[in-house]
Amino acid sequence: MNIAEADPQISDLIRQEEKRQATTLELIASENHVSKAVMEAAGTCLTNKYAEGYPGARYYGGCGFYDQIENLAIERAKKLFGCNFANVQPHSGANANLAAFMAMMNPGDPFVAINLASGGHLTHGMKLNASAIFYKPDFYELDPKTEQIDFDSVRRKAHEVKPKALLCGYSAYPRTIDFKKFREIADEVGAYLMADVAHIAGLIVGGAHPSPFPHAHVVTTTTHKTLRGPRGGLILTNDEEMAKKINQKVFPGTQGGPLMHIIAAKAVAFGEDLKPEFKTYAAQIVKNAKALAGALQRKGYRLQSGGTDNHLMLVDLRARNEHFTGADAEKALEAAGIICNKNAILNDPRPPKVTSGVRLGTPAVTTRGLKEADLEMVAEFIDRALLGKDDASALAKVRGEVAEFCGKFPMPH
Ligand code: DSN
Repeated sequence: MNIAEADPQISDLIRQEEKRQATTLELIASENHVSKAVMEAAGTCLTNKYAEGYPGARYYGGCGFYDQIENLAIERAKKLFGCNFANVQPHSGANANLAAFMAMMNPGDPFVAINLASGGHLTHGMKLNASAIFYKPDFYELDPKTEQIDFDSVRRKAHEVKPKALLCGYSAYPRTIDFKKFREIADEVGAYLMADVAHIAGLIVGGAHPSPFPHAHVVTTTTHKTLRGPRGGLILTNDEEMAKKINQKVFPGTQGGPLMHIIAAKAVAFGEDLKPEFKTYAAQIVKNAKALAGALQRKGYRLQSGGTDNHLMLVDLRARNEHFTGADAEKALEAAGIICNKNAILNDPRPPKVTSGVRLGTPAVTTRGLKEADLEMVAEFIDRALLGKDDASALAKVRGEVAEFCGKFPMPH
């Protein structure tokens, strides 16, 4: 029985969500639209099976095909990133990070990262997260003038704290990361360098951002952002001893049975990422981000750090209108069919649930085929929606135009 017959209620909600995605512009920097092949792999009979353990060493019978699938995912991931080891089992980026922490540190050990408010991730030491409950975070800063990584602050903090791990890789940072510089500082204090490249992984494998290898000891990522795979995590390293620890900390350290349907979907996505056209895609993401950034700046918006080198930008709305808030903007844009998230600007005086900015990213719209000129149009929609944020009919008008515009850019099939 298919889902429409078996559960019309859920089926109908899924159909509505499908329509929402097709008729809106997805500008959340961490989201993407997967191919039909990835979607299909994620929805297979592989969901039925326990495969605790690793290929060739499982705790359940009947794992022959699962071994082959996981080995393919591993080999493709290694080839993509040009490294010697991959663990494809983490259920998520947060799980990958926890396992990586356990592989690098003992409970109570110090690490240095950037905090959430400055563009870091909650698993990099946010006080309510396991990373801060079981380990001891300290933070380096952005330079208040350039709004980019302040390497003096990284070095100062690293020498002061003598961390076991130094973290780089961010959730809301629009500039290129200098992994080599981070490694130099990690070496000065005998720390592991961990690069959480979740946001930029697709740019890295597509040649649009420098690689964390050979600099980072441990690399973690999600698989669903710029890599355009199913929701999940991945850990990579070149160090044999670290690889053994990572395997042990993923299973049995932090997880039980792997999600084999998702691992199959990761393998399919990695296969897509290895194709030459993925390089074109990665380059286009960056071109599109620059086009959107430029168009917004010309309309009077300020971008944190003055622009973007990657897939995302942080838009300071106050430059356009001092009364604009991130929360209002997120709401108005959604009403206009443009999906994004509010985001704090550096030293934002407004609380995290309000903020003065939005984070915009181009991975998903690039998947749909938008090019630079289309992003000029998107900037126009954004500006009109924000200027008309208190006018329901103005927002409805933009919403209609956005839906029509989306019709020119089909979802992946
Ligand atoms: N929540 C993700 C993001 O939006 O950046 C990071 O995991």
